[in-house]
Amino acid sequence: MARKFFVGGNFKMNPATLEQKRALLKTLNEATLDPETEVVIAPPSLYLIPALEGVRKEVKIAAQNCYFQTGGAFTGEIRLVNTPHTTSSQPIDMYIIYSVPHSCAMQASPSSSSVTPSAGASSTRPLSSSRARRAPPSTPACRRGAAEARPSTPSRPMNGSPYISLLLSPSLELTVGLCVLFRRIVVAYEPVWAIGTGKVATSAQAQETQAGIRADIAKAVSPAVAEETRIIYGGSVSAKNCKELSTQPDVDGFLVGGASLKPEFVDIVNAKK
Ligand code: G2H
Repeated sequence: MARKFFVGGNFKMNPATLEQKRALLKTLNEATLDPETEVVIAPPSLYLIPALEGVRKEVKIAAQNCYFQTGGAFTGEIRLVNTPHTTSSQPIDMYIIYSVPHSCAMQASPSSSSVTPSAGASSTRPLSSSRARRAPPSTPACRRGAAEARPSTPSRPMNGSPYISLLLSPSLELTVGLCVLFRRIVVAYEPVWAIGTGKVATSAQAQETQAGIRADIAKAVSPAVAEETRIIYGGSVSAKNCKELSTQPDVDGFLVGGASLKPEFVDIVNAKK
């Protein structure tokens, strides 16, 4: 089965105003989008419901975070099942970005970088590995690249970094027992040196690393699941570089930060066209 190209817009803590958010949705609503691409946007939590209601039906919504409990005394947490927007028994049909951990979280709290099974919930906002393990079913995953994968020159290969395998292993082991859920995961590879820096991986670097991740999934889960799993690239993706990256066989789409706030996001969605 061919993997459907996936483009996610990670708005992070943007846009600053509701007006800007409306303008972003208007751009998306009026654009011609490649129907062969699955498009997902992840606005800040305050805008989730307005975005869900205001965006065309072909565009799906993702949350940037979630909590594994369905309710209770969890100050500041967000639950995404049985919200007022859903009927009592239906979970909201929404993607969730979770990281093990996300680079923003890494910068806020370097101590949260552990993804070993013993890593507990961090006192900061990032999803900890313990949360990620209990994330609800409709949950694509976000995978960050290793700091040590930062190339001294653009041509230094990123694949083969033991960190990538190490990072992948704990959650994949878990996922073996959750094979059905794994089929609903989108893995995003984001080299930290490319995040928000304007430095993008070359298509060869992205391909090499993402093929490596697929090989890891094949070993840890199964070749069939690996073949189906979408592995997307994130880190300074723009209208300029998306076409070349999208030619690679193991680049199944993009997680887009800064450029998802601009009209060029449409060009990225249409990268394969
Ligand atoms: C990396 C990426 C989106 P940007 O976080 O997830 O952001 O495209 O701004 O590098």
